[in-house]
Amino acid sequence: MNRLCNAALSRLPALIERPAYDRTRMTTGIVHLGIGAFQRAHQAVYTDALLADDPSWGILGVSLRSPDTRDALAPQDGLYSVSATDDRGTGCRVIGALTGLIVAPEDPALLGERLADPAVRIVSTTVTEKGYSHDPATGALREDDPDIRHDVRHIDRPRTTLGTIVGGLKRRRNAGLAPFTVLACDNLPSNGHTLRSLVLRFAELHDPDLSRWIAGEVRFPSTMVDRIVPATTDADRAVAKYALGLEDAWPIMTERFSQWVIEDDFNLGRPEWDRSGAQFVRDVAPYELMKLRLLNGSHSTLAYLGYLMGAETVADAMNEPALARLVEELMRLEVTPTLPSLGGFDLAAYRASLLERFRNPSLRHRTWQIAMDGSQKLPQRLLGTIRDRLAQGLPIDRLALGVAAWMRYVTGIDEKQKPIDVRDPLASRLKALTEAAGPIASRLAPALLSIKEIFGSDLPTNPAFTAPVEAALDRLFRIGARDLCGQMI
Ligand code: CS2
Repeated sequence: MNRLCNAALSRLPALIERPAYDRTRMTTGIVHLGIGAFQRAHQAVYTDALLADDPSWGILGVSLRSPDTRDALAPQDGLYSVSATDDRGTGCRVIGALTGLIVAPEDPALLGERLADPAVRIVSTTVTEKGYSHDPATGALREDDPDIRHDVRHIDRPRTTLGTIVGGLKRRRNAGLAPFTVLACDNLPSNGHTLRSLVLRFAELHDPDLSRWIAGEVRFPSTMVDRIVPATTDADRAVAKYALGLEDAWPIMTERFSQWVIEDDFNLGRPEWDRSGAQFVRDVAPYELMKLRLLNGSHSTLAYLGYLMGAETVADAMNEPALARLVEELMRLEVTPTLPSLGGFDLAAYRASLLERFRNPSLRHRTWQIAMDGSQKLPQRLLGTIRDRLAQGLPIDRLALGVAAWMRYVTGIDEKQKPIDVRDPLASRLKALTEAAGPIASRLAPALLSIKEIFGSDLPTNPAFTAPVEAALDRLFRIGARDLCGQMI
């Protein structure tokens, strides 16, 4: 047996940390929707460290679509390794917090039963921005989405995150059980609050009484989550195998840094995540804004401009001197003045640590990966900052360049005339608009700005926004990303 699994734990090299608890005593207290690499490198790691003291907080991982994670991890008894690197080197740890894995479409009844299990006290999510079935510009539920319409009618066979949560809550109410706490862990502003309003609207369409019960009984604490977790590659699998002396079908490579800020509002208790490094606060909003605007806003800017320059990874993009400088200026000059003060928190040190994290050469974080789903990401990463600055009459040149770089990217043709694999829920609309406009900024910028789900109705009619975006796009077409960054710093 050469595969990571319970029976092989004792054969791991001494240097590899492993579960310090008896996995057979572990029970499920958390059902996690969206069991991808991020959750396995984040919440699961915080939880793993506590299971020796309280084995009742094991995590049942749910995939809402693909069986890939279950297929990789079930033969390993849910075990997997997390290798975390920084400039001091790499530490590798085997995580045992998963009690099982479910692929929702394969067995919706089983998932329903688990959600109604009184031992389950938290249902958490990392379903990405598009998993919220909402219009990112307004936060409104996309009521005409075919999957949402399906779920409103067939709540016992849900396809969406919202349908799954509401279906689970309905079972709890019908069984006379207290609801679970819903813990949103995605990169959205006020993620708990956003998820709550979407859940309530969805429930209202299904059964207004249920919606009222949820409004009165269910807690939706917001969280800020942060850890850079690139998609796993075959090279990572080979490295993990070498370190473990065993095969791990889905290891995770990440950075050592990890942060989790959580609003302390749980009706059925919660793990003592603060003992493993999380921070409980009354209001997450200022942390979330800081992270989304500084980290993710810079990440998206680096991804679009970097990709256009031919940089494969974020570290490669940071090796472009003009781009690295531009991003530093973006954070310091344009984003920071829009952030509320966080009593005593050193924003300059935070920015410096972000630049260092982006430079981490061991992380092969592809610009293409971050460039994905731009239509869902731009609003909270760049456009909110832009709105705040415009309201104060402040310039937005670097932010506008980030938006223009996204526009250039979604044309689907790079600066060497090679095709770009644009992944986005709005991909077909983006393709139609960019093809009709052609590579002409004065046509393309207004065409893309007409997408209300991204830009709302205020920005496209504000010349203080449209003019710098169109000018930057024009220069991107004419001189390319590298020269333009060079001219802007
Ligand atoms: C990235 C994030 O893929 C992306 O869009 O910006 O996943 C980023 O790595 C995390 O938010 C870091 O916490």
